[in-house]
Amino acid sequence: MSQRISLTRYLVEQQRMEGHIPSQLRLLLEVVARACKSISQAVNKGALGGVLGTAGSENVQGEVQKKLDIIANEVLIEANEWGGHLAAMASEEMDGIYVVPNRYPQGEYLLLFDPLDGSSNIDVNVSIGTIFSVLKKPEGDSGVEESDFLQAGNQQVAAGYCVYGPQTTLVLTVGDGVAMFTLDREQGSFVLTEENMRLPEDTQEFAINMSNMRHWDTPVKRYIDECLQGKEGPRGKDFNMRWIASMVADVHRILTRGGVFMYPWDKREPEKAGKLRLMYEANPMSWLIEQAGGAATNGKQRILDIQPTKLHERVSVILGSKNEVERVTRYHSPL
Ligand code: AHM
Ligand code: MG
Repeated sequence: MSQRISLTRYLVEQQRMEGHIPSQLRLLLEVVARACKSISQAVNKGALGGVLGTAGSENVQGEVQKKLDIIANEVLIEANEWGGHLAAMASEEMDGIYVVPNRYPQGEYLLLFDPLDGSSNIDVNVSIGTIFSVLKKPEGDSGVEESDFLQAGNQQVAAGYCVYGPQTTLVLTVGDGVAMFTLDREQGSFVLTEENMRLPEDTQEFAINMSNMRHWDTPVKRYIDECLQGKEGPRGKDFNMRWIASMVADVHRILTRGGVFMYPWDKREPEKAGKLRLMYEANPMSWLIEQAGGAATNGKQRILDIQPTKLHERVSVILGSKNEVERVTRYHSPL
């Protein structure tokens, strides 16, 4: 790219285009990006910043919180509460919604996030990230309640993630394709490094936690088993496997070079729909993947069409290169 385009300029240009982002949404995305820069700094300091290790508490899902989970959550709240663009926020690390305090003006947007995804990788210096989803508060009611958040993923007005890896990379959609920005640390700004990310429809790479194999359902077992048979099997080609255990990093690889990512329902806890959360993990990632030409389902249904019934709802996730996702989905409903 000959001329450097900053995130600010990209968003201003998106705002100017007819029917694209309003100024309040532009402000919101800039603020989220600023918060991600500051989370990136904390992540980079690691042990030197005293940010590693557990915080000695659990979140609403019963998971042990790491110090960085809590720091990232606070950074996102503090950055976003005063600007007047938001009505409320919801996070993996908070039981209920966080309504913008009365001392600040209330805006019309709702922000959901997983402040630090891939928590098990924090202390071992492997890529982690922030995932976010933006909805509009339903019109007509003056206050804001948890039920206002319960909108299907197809209602999102913006979604993205920031991956803190060898580079800090922000990936974003406002419904007009997927753009990638890389943090220039000297300048302190995100610079557009890929404008229209597309992932191939076919792939020879899958991502799944193989240690759960014995708990999977038949369609998932069949799909992976066929991949493992390689050239000699029904697929007639060899497959490679990657599993980073940070959804942000796995999805980033898939957006970059294709692949299929699965965290399916399994028999360990049959009453749970899956491990990942619908509203702030699966929905934003599914929209990004679809915007880049891929697909995302829970095996039976397009993820973006699922009507959530609660904030921390879980979902089975199959996303990535279109033809592979369609194949796994077909295996769930054999003729
Ligand atoms: P987290 O949001 O608490 O970090 O959990 C979500 C993560 C995903 O990023 C990743 O795909 C998955 O959990 C890894 O799970 P597992 O450790 O079971 O392989
Ligand atoms: Mg997560």
